[in-house]
Amino acid sequence: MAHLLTRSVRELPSIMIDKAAPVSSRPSDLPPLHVLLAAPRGFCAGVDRAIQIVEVTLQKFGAPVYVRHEIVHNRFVVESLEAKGAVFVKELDEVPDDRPVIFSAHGVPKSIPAEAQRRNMIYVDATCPLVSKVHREAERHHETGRTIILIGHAGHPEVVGTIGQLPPGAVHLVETVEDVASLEVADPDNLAFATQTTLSVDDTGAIVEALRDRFPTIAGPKKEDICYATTNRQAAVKAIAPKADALLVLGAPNSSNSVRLVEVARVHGCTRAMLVQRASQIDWDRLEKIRSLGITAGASAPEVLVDEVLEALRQRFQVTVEEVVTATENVSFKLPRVLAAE
Ligand code: 10G
Ligand code: SF4
Repeated sequence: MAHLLTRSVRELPSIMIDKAAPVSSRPSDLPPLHVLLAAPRGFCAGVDRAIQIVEVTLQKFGAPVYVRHEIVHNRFVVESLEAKGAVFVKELDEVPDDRPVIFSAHGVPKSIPAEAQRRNMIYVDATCPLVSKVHREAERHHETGRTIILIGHAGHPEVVGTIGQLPPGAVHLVETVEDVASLEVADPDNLAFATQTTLSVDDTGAIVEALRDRFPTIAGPKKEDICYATTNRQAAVKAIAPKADALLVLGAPNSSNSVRLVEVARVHGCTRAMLVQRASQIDWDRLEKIRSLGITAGASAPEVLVDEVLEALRQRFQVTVEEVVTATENVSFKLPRVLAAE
């Protein structure tokens, strides 16, 4: 899987693009607006695979196919799949025994596939392979007797899934540098850390540093477990935020990686950074008198929503679009074997 390691942020040139050019002529007295479009943005390889898993499962088994939790944190994606016959549920006990069920890209505690197996259900695990990798690492450390310190956000499904790989009490969760200071562990020389994949790179770096300061023998990844997509989208925002009067992040309030992009933009010089799920949510008052606007999209937000925003902007401004490319990505993941073509 060497091709997965596309984390380096190469300096690539900005390009002027004619994205979704206006279909009708616009009045020329509209104010000018220069859009800085972050690249990479939007779907990552894990999201792409998870959506494909739902579509292929529907093709293979017919509707309805059940999905435990939003397959990815985006209403547009969920509603598009519902229209094709997917039924989204919170818990496995809402799924009949005789229909296939898919587990979301964020990962699930071990008890969930175990229960599906007990009920003889057909299940397809859409957990991103990069999340599964964190699960396996945590298990490996646990087997060697280490207590795991997980850096992540309490209650997030990925965190619930990672904690649920191990028996109760095997994982301690920390969310902040302060949590590290107050952490109480039985054997401080026998620890390992792991992280959620969608955290702020900079905030997590500080927490890892605090962990290494307090527990110098702690084992763990070289840096953290934040994935290539999270890293690249944050780096792209860092490149455009200082040049933008305002910035829109396409994404959902429950999308960890999208919310992090808003925070990164604010820290890097764009205080008017806003999360929007659709063009209809844009607060136009906050965009009044701006000359430049940054746009990006979280890993679960489809490009069609970026196009929708550009079209809405063209109704109000004379828009020029510059795509600012800070990295290129060529990551893709295979589908689970149960769905492989026969
Ligand atoms: O950013 P989070 O983890 O909330 O998820 P998302 O669905 O918005 O984006 C895709 C990321 C994952 C599936 C988590 S690895
Ligand atoms: Fe996988 Fe990263 Fe996408 Fe999560 S954000 S699904 S870890 S590629």
